[in-house]
Amino acid sequence: MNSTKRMKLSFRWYGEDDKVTLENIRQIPGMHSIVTAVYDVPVGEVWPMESIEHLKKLTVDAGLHFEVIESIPVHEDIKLGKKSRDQYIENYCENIRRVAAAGIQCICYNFMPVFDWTRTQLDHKLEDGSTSLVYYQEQVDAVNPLESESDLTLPGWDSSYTREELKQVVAEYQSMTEEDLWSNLKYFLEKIIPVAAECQVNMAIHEDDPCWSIFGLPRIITCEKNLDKFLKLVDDPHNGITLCTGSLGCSGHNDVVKMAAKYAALGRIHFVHMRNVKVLDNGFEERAHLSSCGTLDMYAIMKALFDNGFEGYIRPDHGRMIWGETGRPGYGLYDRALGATYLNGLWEAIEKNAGGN
Ligand code: DNO
Repeated sequence: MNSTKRMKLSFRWYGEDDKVTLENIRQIPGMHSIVTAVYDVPVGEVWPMESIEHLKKLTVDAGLHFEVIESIPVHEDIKLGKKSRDQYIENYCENIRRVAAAGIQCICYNFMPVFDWTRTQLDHKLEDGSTSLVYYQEQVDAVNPLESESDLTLPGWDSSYTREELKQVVAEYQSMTEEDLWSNLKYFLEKIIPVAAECQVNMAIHEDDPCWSIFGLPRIITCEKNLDKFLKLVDDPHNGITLCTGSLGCSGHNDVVKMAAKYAALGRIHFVHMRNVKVLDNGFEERAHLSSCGTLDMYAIMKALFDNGFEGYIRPDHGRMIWGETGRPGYGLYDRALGATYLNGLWEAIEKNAGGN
């Protein structure tokens, strides 16, 4: 293999309120792009061009590329298939056009009803004294969003909902089947993918995290069979995925190495979230990136990506809190920077072994 393949190393940054600065991020070896979003606009609304341009200027001034958005969130009315979805989809298309005009190449989003990533504890103490995010099924089962007495808060949820609103939106989903959600996703994709294609932006859906149903709500972006189905809903290279190793890998049923190889070969992985998890009988714990710290074979996943021509964006995902750092759970500087360095090392070794530079 002669040609040098490039993965573009990136790092999530939550904007000017983030304790982790662009200067910090720039000093991580091999760093290419920032992954960010406009955070102060309600879900479903159009992002002001000035906000997008401002983020771009900060990023470029810091010597980094502004090429990846995570996320443009999808309004619940789109997922629920309500009449009002057409206006929200129009706004979504406008956001694609706007970020594309600022140079964005890849947009990450998800199609999870109500709850984005779900964990039961954000500061579980691991053996080495670091803390990490964990998911224990019995703790999830103890929280029923339809019972007012129960504590409705779990980490990772959208805190802008009041308890009543949350109950209401969850109730709306209770009558929805997986097939309904598929058909609402298809409707959405049929409208947005042509716009993405025209703007030359890659859409990259994030798998459901964890990759199974919670509270009886439908979840569909969960496994190989469903990803195959997803890619066929609109069979266009701009309709791709964010391969999130931790989201897929928390279920022993998913062969993440196989999926990395298969979807990279199809040219449909536009973004990769790399993190390791320890799979347990009753859930999972997030661990350091190194393969031996968890259940996933990170080397084999990277090699599958490399061997199958992956050239997209990749970022270290959630890190533990180490060395006394405090901040946004999963998104501190130190352990994610260690993760980035580990990913660089894996890639360099794989590349050199393959005869590259
Ligand atoms: C969690 C993240 C997710 C992800 C969204 C994409 O840390 O991986 O919140 O950004 O699901 O839309």
